[in-house]
Amino acid sequence: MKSVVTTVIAAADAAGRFPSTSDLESVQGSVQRSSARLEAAEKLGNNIDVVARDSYDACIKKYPYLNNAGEAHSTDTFKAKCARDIKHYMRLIQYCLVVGGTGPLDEWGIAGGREVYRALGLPTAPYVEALSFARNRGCAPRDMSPQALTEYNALLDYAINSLS
Ligand SMILES: CCC1=C(C)/C(=C/C2=NC(=C\c3[nH]c(/C=C4\NC(=O)[C@H](C)[C@H]4CC)c(C)c3CCC(=O)O)/C(CCC(=O)O)=C2C)NC1=O
Repeated sequence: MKSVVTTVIAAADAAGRFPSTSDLESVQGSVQRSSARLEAAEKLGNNIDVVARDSYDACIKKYPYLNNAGEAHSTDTFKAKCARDIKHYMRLIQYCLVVGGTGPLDEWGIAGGREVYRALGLPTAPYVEALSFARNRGCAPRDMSPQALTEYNALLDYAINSLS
């Protein structure tokens, strides 16, 4: 799985050189932020059902047309898949917090995501709305420390930008 460590090592290896000072600084920066990331991963993990459910509710509230006959939120199966998709994203964000890189989102959530949604005729705006709801909801120090919230929000921003 891609993380800052594997990325740095792979780049140095591909260039046939030892990791440079700046390579090592980027690894060190990531290690320094790791306790904030792990805190965010833990707090998110403890609340993932509620966070995912509220984000999902918010996106359907913003796009009620999805409930119309023939639309992507018109049957129980579609509703369950939609809620599942949002939870998938929250889980991928949690994995990213643990590995300290965007690898899990890139590999599972973003690469191929657009093609899947296009093929199924799913709009991406509701996903963006759900993730934006989560982005605006987190509050420090109520939910987690300010440093942890920064790490969590950065990954939400990353997912939002890649789906926008
Ligand atoms: C780990 C990463 C991962 C993601 C992100 C993922 C998404 C994903 N969502 C899917 C379906 C789906 N996703 C939705 C979702 C929605 N309905 C709505 O009204 C909204 C627009 C939206 C919720 C925000 C629906 C309705 C389907 C089924 C569409 C169909 O069968 O035509 C499918 C097709 C396979 C299936 O039906 O299960 C994939 C691959 N799968 C993964 O493995």
